[in-house]
Amino acid sequence: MVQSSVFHSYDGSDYELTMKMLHHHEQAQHQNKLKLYSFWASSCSWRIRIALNLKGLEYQYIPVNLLKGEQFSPEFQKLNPIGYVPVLVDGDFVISDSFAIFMYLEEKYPQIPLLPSDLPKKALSIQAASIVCSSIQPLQHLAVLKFIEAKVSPDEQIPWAKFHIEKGFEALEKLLKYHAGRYATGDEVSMADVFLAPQILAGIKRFNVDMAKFPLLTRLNEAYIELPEFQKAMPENQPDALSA
Ligand SMILES: N[C@@H](CCC(=O)N[C@@H](CS)C(=O)NCC(=O)O)C(=O)O
Repeated sequence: MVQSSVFHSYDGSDYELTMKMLHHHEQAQHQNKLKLYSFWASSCSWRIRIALNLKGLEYQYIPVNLLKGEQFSPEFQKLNPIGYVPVLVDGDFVISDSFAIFMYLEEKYPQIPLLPSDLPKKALSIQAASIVCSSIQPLQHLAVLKFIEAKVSPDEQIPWAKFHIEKGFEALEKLLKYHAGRYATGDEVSMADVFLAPQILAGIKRFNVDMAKFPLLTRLNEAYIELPEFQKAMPENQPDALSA
């Protein structure tokens, strides 16, 4: 009896201690977890969702409803003064802009690299990503379309966006033609793919771009759709997808 009660009390405190430790561990993990401020339909957030998934990094998803104007709130603008998603919070470090976030993740979490080690391939991958994020997306994003709607005409929004997307896609077809393998710069997924995938789907779904003119991008898109890391990052699979 004595033995068993001693055993029981010992066992009980051990259990309590284990639970306490687990709780602290979970709290610490939660605090340490990367946080991504994202909007389900945002192609820039989508890039980072893909990169995080490919690198096998867990993150906490924090929705910012762009249609309700949450990006203009003082709290959000403290994180990113220009008022755009995505924003990544890593501990007490805050970084925004998908290109910068991508580079940060690449250096901080190099275990699964997303930039080729071969220098010319790496430069090409960065070039393709940069075409998407500086020569296509900024010409078709929400703020520009709203401006065109107000200052020119609502009818001009889609033709404007299509013109710039197609111009960029034509360049990407030519640029990647002799370098692509299964993916944009070879047989490994790289930065170019992370940036291309959301732009191709946005072109098709939001702006009705005729992909018959872009056979390479069409083939790449088919390859992306098969990857679970890309599927998980799709707008429709985000927690805020239905609330918009
Ligand atoms: N260069 C920035 C652009 C970010 C950006 O354009 N974000 C859009 C969504 S994809 C946004 O937050 N738009 C809000 C608005 O236009 O008010 C990046 O790559 O992160």
